[in-house]
Amino acid sequence: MLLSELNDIKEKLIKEIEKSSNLKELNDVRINAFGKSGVITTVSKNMREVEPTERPKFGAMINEVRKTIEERLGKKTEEFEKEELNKRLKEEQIDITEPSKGLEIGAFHPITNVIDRLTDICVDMGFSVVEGPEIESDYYNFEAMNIPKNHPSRDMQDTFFITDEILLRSQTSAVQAREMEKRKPPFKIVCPGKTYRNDSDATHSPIFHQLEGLVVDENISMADLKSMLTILMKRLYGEETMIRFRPSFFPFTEPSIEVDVSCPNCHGKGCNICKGSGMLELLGAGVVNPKVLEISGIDSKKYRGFAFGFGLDRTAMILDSISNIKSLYKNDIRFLEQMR
Ligand code: FA5
Repeated sequence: MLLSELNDIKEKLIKEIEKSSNLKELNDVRINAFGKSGVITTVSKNMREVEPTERPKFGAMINEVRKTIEERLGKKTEEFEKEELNKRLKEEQIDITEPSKGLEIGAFHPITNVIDRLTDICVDMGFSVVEGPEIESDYYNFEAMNIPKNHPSRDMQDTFFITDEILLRSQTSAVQAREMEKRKPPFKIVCPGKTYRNDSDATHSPIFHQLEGLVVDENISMADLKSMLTILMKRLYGEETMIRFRPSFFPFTEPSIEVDVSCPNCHGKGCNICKGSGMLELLGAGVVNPKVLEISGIDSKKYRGFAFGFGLDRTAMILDSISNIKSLYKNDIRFLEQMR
Protein backbone atom coordinates (compact mmCIF):
# COMPACT_ATOMS: atom_id res chain seq x y z
CA MET A 1 0.00 0.00 0.00
CA LEU A 2 1.18 3.49 -0.84
CA LEU A 3 1.17 6.49 1.41
CA SER A 4 -0.99 8.25 -1.15
CA GLU A 5 -3.63 5.52 -0.82
CA LEU A 6 -3.63 6.11 2.92
CA ASN A 7 -4.14 9.77 2.28
CA ASP A 8 -7.11 8.97 0.00
CA ILE A 9 -8.67 6.89 2.80
CA LYS A 10 -8.27 9.85 5.14
CA GLU A 11 -9.83 12.29 2.67
CA LYS A 12 -12.73 9.93 1.96
CA LEU A 13 -13.47 9.47 5.66
CA ILE A 14 -13.33 13.23 6.27
CA LYS A 15 -15.85 13.75 3.44
CA GLU A 16 -18.16 11.10 4.89
CA ILE A 17 -17.93 12.77 8.32
CA GLU A 18 -18.82 16.15 6.84
CA LYS A 19 -21.65 14.66 4.79
CA SER A 20 -23.32 12.85 7.71
CA SER A 21 -26.41 14.65 8.92
CA ASN A 22 -27.07 13.00 12.28
CA LEU A 23 -25.52 10.97 15.08
CA LYS A 24 -26.56 7.68 13.53
CA GLU A 25 -24.85 8.40 10.21
CA LEU A 26 -21.79 9.59 12.10
CA ASN A 27 -21.70 6.34 14.00
CA ASP A 28 -21.83 4.42 10.70
CA VAL A 29 -18.70 6.32 9.60
CA ARG A 30 -17.01 5.47 12.91
CA ILE A 31 -17.75 1.75 12.40
CA ASN A 32 -16.61 2.03 8.78
CA ALA A 33 -13.24 3.43 9.99
CA PHE A 34 -12.51 1.70 13.31
CA GLY A 35 -14.90 -1.28 13.35
CA LYS A 36 -13.61 -4.89 13.24
CA SER A 37 -13.30 -4.76 9.45
CA GLY A 38 -13.11 -0.96 9.24
CA VAL A 39 -10.66 0.61 6.79
CA ILE A 40 -8.19 1.94 9.37
CA THR A 41 -8.28 -1.33 11.33
CA THR A 42 -7.56 -3.27 8.11
CA VAL A 43 -4.71 -0.96 7.09
CA SER A 44 -3.12 -1.33 10.54
CA LYS A 45 -3.40 -5.13 10.31
CA ASN A 46 -1.72 -5.06 6.89
CA MET A 47 1.39 -3.23 8.15
CA ARG A 48 3.46 -6.36 7.82
CA GLU A 49 2.99 -6.30 4.03
CA VAL A 50 4.77 -2.92 3.92
CA GLU A 51 8.48 -2.84 3.15
CA PRO A 52 10.46 -2.84 6.51
CA THR A 53 12.19 0.38 5.55
CA GLU A 54 8.87 2.09 4.84
CA ARG A 55 7.18 0.87 8.05
CA PRO A 56 8.15 3.74 10.40
CA LYS A 57 6.84 6.33 7.94
CA PHE A 58 3.77 4.27 7.25
CA GLY A 59 3.11 3.72 10.97
CA ALA A 60 3.41 7.42 11.69
CA MET A 61 1.01 8.16 8.81
CA ILE A 62 -1.59 5.66 10.10
CA ASN A 63 -1.37 7.26 13.55
CA GLU A 64 -1.85 10.68 12.03
CA VAL A 65 -4.88 9.46 10.01
CA ARG A 66 -6.39 7.80 13.11
CA LYS A 67 -5.89 10.96 15.20
CA THR A 68 -7.36 13.24 12.54
CA ILE A 69 -10.42 11.03 11.99
CA GLU A 70 -11.02 10.62 15.74
CA GLU A 71 -10.79 14.37 16.21
CA ARG A 72 -13.16 15.08 13.33
CA LEU A 73 -15.62 12.47 14.61
CA GLY A 74 -15.47 13.96 18.12
CA LYS A 75 -16.02 17.51 16.85
CA LYS A 76 -18.94 16.50 14.65
CA THR A 77 -20.50 14.48 17.48
CA GLU A 78 -20.31 17.51 19.75
CA GLU A 79 -21.96 19.64 17.04
CA PHE A 80 -24.84 17.19 16.65
CA GLU A 81 -25.35 16.90 20.41
CA LYS A 82 -25.43 20.67 20.76
CA GLU A 83 -27.88 20.95 17.87
CA GLU A 84 -30.15 18.32 19.44
CA LEU A 85 -30.05 20.01 22.84
CA ASN A 86 -30.93 23.39 21.31
CA LYS A 87 -33.80 21.80 19.41
CA ARG A 88 -35.16 20.21 22.59
CA LEU A 89 -34.81 23.41 24.59
CA LYS A 90 -36.75 25.25 21.92
CA GLU A 91 -39.49 22.59 21.74
CA GLU A 92 -39.87 22.31 25.50
CA GLN A 93 -39.80 26.03 26.11
CA ILE A 94 -42.70 27.19 28.32
CA ASP A 95 -44.46 30.28 27.13
CA ILE A 96 -45.18 32.05 30.40
CA THR A 97 -47.27 34.66 28.61
CA GLU A 98 -49.82 32.05 27.42
CA PRO A 99 -53.15 32.28 29.34
CA SER A 100 -53.64 29.38 31.79
CA LYS A 101 -56.15 26.63 31.07
CA GLY A 102 -57.47 26.89 34.63
CA LEU A 103 -57.27 24.23 37.32
CA GLU A 104 -60.16 21.76 37.47
CA ILE A 105 -60.93 21.23 41.15
CA GLY A 106 -62.95 18.13 41.94
CA ALA A 107 -65.69 17.91 44.54
CA PHE A 108 -67.30 15.19 46.58
CA HIS A 109 -70.72 13.91 45.55
CA PRO A 110 -73.53 15.35 47.76
CA ILE A 111 -74.26 11.86 49.15
CA THR A 112 -70.59 11.26 50.00
CA ASN A 113 -70.62 14.62 51.78
CA VAL A 114 -73.68 13.69 53.82
CA ILE A 115 -72.22 10.29 54.74
CA ASP A 116 -68.98 11.96 55.86
CA ARG A 117 -70.73 14.66 57.88
CA LEU A 118 -73.14 12.29 59.62
CA THR A 119 -70.58 9.60 60.39
CA ASP A 120 -68.17 12.26 61.73
CA ILE A 121 -70.86 13.53 64.13
CA CYS A 122 -71.69 9.96 65.20
CA VAL A 123 -68.01 9.03 65.68
CA ASP A 124 -67.68 12.12 67.92
CA MET A 125 -70.56 10.69 69.96
CA GLY A 126 -68.72 7.39 70.42
CA PHE A 127 -70.23 5.29 67.61
CA SER A 128 -68.19 2.76 65.60
CA VAL A 129 -68.72 2.70 61.82
CA VAL A 130 -69.56 -0.73 60.31
CA GLU A 131 -70.46 -2.10 56.87
CA GLY A 132 -72.83 -4.80 55.71
CA PRO A 133 -73.49 -6.59 52.41
CA GLU A 134 -75.81 -5.05 49.82
CA ILE A 135 -76.78 -8.53 48.60
CA GLU A 136 -78.43 -9.78 51.74
CA SER A 137 -80.37 -12.78 53.01
CA ASP A 138 -84.11 -12.65 53.70
CA TYR A 139 -83.20 -13.60 57.25
CA TYR A 140 -81.11 -10.50 58.11
CA ASN A 141 -83.20 -8.05 56.06
CA PHE A 142 -86.58 -9.21 57.38
CA GLU A 143 -86.87 -12.23 59.65
CA ALA A 144 -84.27 -11.16 62.23
CA MET A 145 -85.95 -7.75 62.23
CA ASN A 146 -89.20 -9.34 63.39
CA ILE A 147 -90.74 -9.33 59.91
CA PRO A 148 -91.58 -12.99 59.18
CA LYS A 149 -92.49 -14.25 55.70
CA ASN A 150 -95.98 -13.11 54.58
CA HIS A 151 -96.03 -10.41 57.28
CA PRO A 152 -98.09 -7.46 55.93
CA SER A 153 -95.34 -4.94 56.84
CA ARG A 154 -93.13 -6.45 54.11
CA ASP A 155 -95.38 -4.55 51.68
CA MET A 156 -93.99 -1.28 53.13
CA GLN A 157 -90.75 -2.03 51.26
CA ASP A 158 -91.12 -3.18 47.65
CA THR A 159 -88.09 -5.47 47.61
CA PHE A 160 -85.89 -6.74 44.74
CA PHE A 161 -85.62 -10.49 45.34
CA ILE A 162 -82.82 -12.45 43.62
CA THR A 163 -84.06 -15.84 44.87
CA ASP A 164 -86.63 -16.68 47.57
CA GLU A 165 -83.92 -16.28 50.21
CA ILE A 166 -81.54 -13.69 48.68
CA LEU A 167 -82.36 -10.05 47.97
CA LEU A 168 -80.92 -6.56 47.51
CA ARG A 169 -81.18 -5.15 51.02
CA SER A 170 -84.16 -2.83 51.32
CA GLN A 171 -82.92 -1.24 54.56
CA THR A 172 -79.61 -0.86 56.37
CA SER A 173 -81.49 -2.26 59.39
CA ALA A 174 -80.20 -5.59 58.01
CA VAL A 175 -76.86 -4.87 59.73
CA GLN A 176 -78.54 -4.69 63.15
CA ALA A 177 -78.85 -8.46 63.63
CA ARG A 178 -75.42 -9.08 62.06
CA GLU A 179 -73.81 -6.76 64.62
CA MET A 180 -75.93 -8.00 67.55
CA GLU A 181 -74.78 -11.57 66.81
CA LYS A 182 -71.13 -10.47 66.74
CA ARG A 183 -70.94 -7.99 69.60
CA LYS A 184 -71.44 -8.02 73.34
CA PRO A 185 -73.40 -5.06 74.80
CA PRO A 186 -72.86 -2.27 75.47
CA PHE A 187 -72.14 -1.06 71.91
CA LYS A 188 -72.96 1.81 69.57
CA ILE A 189 -72.71 1.35 65.80
CA VAL A 190 -73.62 3.27 62.65
CA CYS A 191 -73.75 1.79 59.16
CA PRO A 192 -74.03 3.99 56.06
CA GLY A 193 -74.71 2.27 52.75
CA LYS A 194 -76.75 1.62 49.63
CA THR A 195 -80.28 0.24 49.81
CA TYR A 196 -82.70 -0.84 47.07
CA ARG A 197 -86.46 -0.73 46.58
CA ASN A 198 -88.76 -0.90 43.57
CA ASP A 199 -89.71 2.78 43.98
CA SER A 200 -89.36 5.68 41.58
CA ASP A 201 -90.59 9.30 41.66
CA ALA A 202 -89.15 12.75 42.48
CA THR A 203 -88.29 11.75 46.06
CA HIS A 204 -87.88 7.97 45.65
CA SER A 205 -85.18 6.15 43.73
CA PRO A 206 -84.69 2.37 43.19
CA ILE A 207 -81.19 2.81 44.62
CA PHE A 208 -80.81 5.10 47.60
CA HIS A 209 -78.75 5.43 50.78
CA GLN A 210 -79.49 5.02 54.44
CA LEU A 211 -77.52 5.40 57.64
CA GLU A 212 -78.47 2.98 60.36
CA GLY A 213 -77.69 3.60 64.01
CA LEU A 214 -77.98 1.10 66.85
CA VAL A 215 -77.22 1.46 70.54
CA VAL A 216 -77.56 -1.46 72.94
CA ASP A 217 -76.98 -0.98 76.65
CA GLU A 218 -78.66 -1.30 80.03
CA ASN A 219 -81.34 1.28 80.94
CA ILE A 220 -81.79 2.67 77.43
CA SER A 221 -84.96 4.70 76.97
CA MET A 222 -86.84 6.77 74.42
CA ALA A 223 -85.44 9.88 76.18
CA ASP A 224 -81.88 8.82 75.23
CA LEU A 225 -82.94 8.38 71.61
CA LYS A 226 -84.69 11.74 71.48
CA SER A 227 -81.83 13.68 73.05
CA MET A 228 -79.22 11.97 70.85
CA LEU A 229 -81.23 12.69 67.66
CA THR A 230 -81.79 16.31 68.74
CA ILE A 231 -78.04 16.88 69.16
CA LEU A 232 -77.34 15.11 65.85
CA MET A 233 -79.93 17.14 63.88
CA LYS A 234 -78.79 20.45 65.34
CA ARG A 235 -75.17 19.67 64.48
CA LEU A 236 -76.17 18.69 60.94
CA TYR A 237 -78.64 21.46 60.15
CA GLY A 238 -77.76 24.20 62.67
CA GLU A 239 -78.72 25.17 66.23
CA GLU A 240 -81.94 26.96 65.19
CA THR A 241 -83.39 23.74 63.69
CA MET A 242 -86.76 22.64 65.12
CA ILE A 243 -87.32 18.93 65.56
CA ARG A 244 -90.64 17.07 65.62
CA PHE A 245 -91.14 13.50 66.80
CA ARG A 246 -94.24 11.70 65.48
CA PRO A 247 -95.52 8.29 66.53
CA SER A 248 -95.04 5.64 63.83
CA PHE A 249 -94.79 1.89 63.34
CA PHE A 250 -91.88 -0.43 62.55
CA PRO A 251 -91.98 -4.13 63.49
CA PHE A 252 -88.43 -3.92 64.87
CA THR A 253 -88.97 -0.96 67.23
CA GLU A 254 -91.53 -0.43 69.95
CA PRO A 255 -92.45 2.36 70.41
CA SER A 256 -91.53 3.75 66.97
CA ILE A 257 -91.23 7.33 65.81
CA GLU A 258 -90.63 9.32 62.69
CA VAL A 259 -88.55 12.46 62.92
CA ASP A 260 -89.08 15.70 61.01
CA VAL A 261 -86.85 18.78 60.96
CA SER A 262 -87.79 22.36 60.16
CA CYS A 263 -87.03 23.10 56.52
CA PRO A 264 -83.52 24.64 56.39
CA ASN A 265 -84.63 26.72 53.40
CA CYS A 266 -87.67 28.51 54.93
CA HIS A 267 -87.12 27.72 58.66
CA GLY A 268 -90.68 26.45 59.14
CA LYS A 269 -92.55 29.09 57.14
CA GLY A 270 -93.31 26.83 54.17
CA CYS A 271 -91.67 26.81 50.72
CA ASN A 272 -91.47 24.70 47.56
CA ILE A 273 -88.78 22.44 49.04
CA CYS A 274 -90.93 21.40 52.04
CA LYS A 275 -94.10 21.62 49.89
CA GLY A 276 -95.49 24.35 52.15
CA SER A 277 -95.43 22.27 55.36
CA GLY A 278 -92.39 23.95 56.92
CA MET A 279 -91.13 20.54 58.08
CA LEU A 280 -89.31 17.67 56.33
CA GLU A 281 -89.47 13.98 57.23
CA LEU A 282 -86.00 12.56 57.62
CA LEU A 283 -85.86 9.28 59.42
CA GLY A 284 -87.49 6.41 61.24
CA ALA A 285 -86.40 5.40 64.75
CA GLY A 286 -87.51 3.74 67.95
CA VAL A 287 -86.69 1.64 70.98
CA VAL A 288 -85.53 -1.79 69.79
CA ASN A 289 -88.29 -4.36 70.05
CA PRO A 290 -87.21 -6.91 72.73
CA LYS A 291 -88.12 -9.68 70.26
CA VAL A 292 -85.35 -8.42 67.92
CA LEU A 293 -82.80 -8.55 70.76
CA GLU A 294 -83.87 -12.11 71.64
CA ILE A 295 -83.71 -13.33 68.00
CA SER A 296 -80.03 -12.29 67.93
CA GLY A 297 -79.21 -13.80 71.31
CA ILE A 298 -79.21 -10.66 73.51
CA ASP A 299 -80.87 -10.91 76.92
CA SER A 300 -83.80 -8.49 76.58
CA LYS A 301 -84.38 -8.50 80.37
CA LYS A 302 -80.95 -7.02 80.96
CA TYR A 303 -80.43 -4.96 77.81
CA ARG A 304 -82.45 -2.51 75.80
CA GLY A 305 -81.60 -0.52 72.71
CA PHE A 306 -82.56 2.24 70.36
CA ALA A 307 -82.17 2.41 66.60
CA PHE A 308 -82.59 4.95 63.84
CA GLY A 309 -82.50 4.90 60.03
CA PHE A 310 -81.73 8.09 58.09
CA GLY A 311 -82.64 8.49 54.43
CA LEU A 312 -79.37 10.01 53.18
CA ASP A 313 -80.60 11.06 49.73
CA ARG A 314 -83.34 13.04 51.43
CA THR A 315 -80.78 14.55 53.80
CA ALA A 316 -78.56 15.58 50.83
CA MET A 317 -81.56 16.98 48.96
CA ILE A 318 -82.45 19.17 51.93
CA LEU A 319 -78.89 20.34 52.59
CA ASP A 320 -78.23 21.21 48.93
CA SER A 321 -81.79 22.29 47.93
CA ILE A 322 -82.11 19.52 45.31
CA SER A 323 -85.67 19.11 44.06
CA ASN A 324 -85.42 15.77 42.22
CA ILE A 325 -83.65 12.72 43.65
CA LYS A 326 -82.77 11.56 40.11
CA SER A 327 -80.24 14.44 39.84
CA LEU A 328 -78.12 12.57 42.38
CA TYR A 329 -77.72 9.60 40.02
CA LYS A 330 -77.35 11.16 36.56
CA ASN A 331 -73.61 11.92 36.81
CA ASP A 332 -74.29 15.22 35.06
CA ILE A 333 -71.07 17.20 35.57
CA ARG A 334 -72.93 20.55 35.28
CA PHE A 335 -75.12 19.57 38.26
CA LEU A 336 -72.22 18.20 40.28
CA GLU A 337 -70.17 21.36 39.66
CA GLN A 338 -72.88 23.40 41.38
CA MET A 339 -72.46 21.23 44.49
CA ARG A 340 -68.91 22.44 45.14
C1 FA5 B 1 -86.80 2.16 57.24
O1 FA5 B 1 -86.18 1.79 56.24
C2 FA5 B 1 -86.35 1.69 58.59
N1 FA5 B 1 -85.39 0.64 58.45
C3 FA5 B 1 -85.83 2.87 59.41
C4 FA5 B 1 -85.62 2.53 60.84
C5 FA5 B 1 -84.40 2.11 61.30
C6 FA5 B 1 -86.70 2.63 61.74
C7 FA5 B 1 -84.23 1.80 62.63
C8 FA5 B 1 -86.55 2.31 63.08
C9 FA5 B 1 -85.30 1.90 63.51
P1 FA5 B 1 -88.39 3.74 55.96
O2 FA5 B 1 -88.92 2.74 55.03
O3 FA5 B 1 -89.32 4.79 56.45
O4 FA5 B 1 -87.73 3.07 57.28
O5 FA5 B 1 -87.14 4.46 55.30
C10 FA5 B 1 -86.32 5.36 56.01
C11 FA5 B 1 -85.93 6.55 55.12
O6 FA5 B 1 -85.34 6.07 53.90
C12 FA5 B 1 -87.14 7.37 54.65
O7 FA5 B 1 -87.46 8.37 55.61
C13 FA5 B 1 -86.63 8.00 53.37
O8 FA5 B 1 -85.88 9.16 53.65
C14 FA5 B 1 -85.65 6.96 52.85
N2 FA5 B 1 -86.24 6.19 51.73
C15 FA5 B 1 -87.07 5.15 51.74
N3 FA5 B 1 -87.34 4.70 50.51
C16 FA5 B 1 -86.64 5.49 49.66
C17 FA5 B 1 -86.46 5.56 48.23
N4 FA5 B 1 -87.02 4.69 47.40
N5 FA5 B 1 -85.67 6.53 47.73
C18 FA5 B 1 -85.05 7.40 48.55
N6 FA5 B 1 -85.13 7.39 49.89
C19 FA5 B 1 -85.93 6.45 50.45
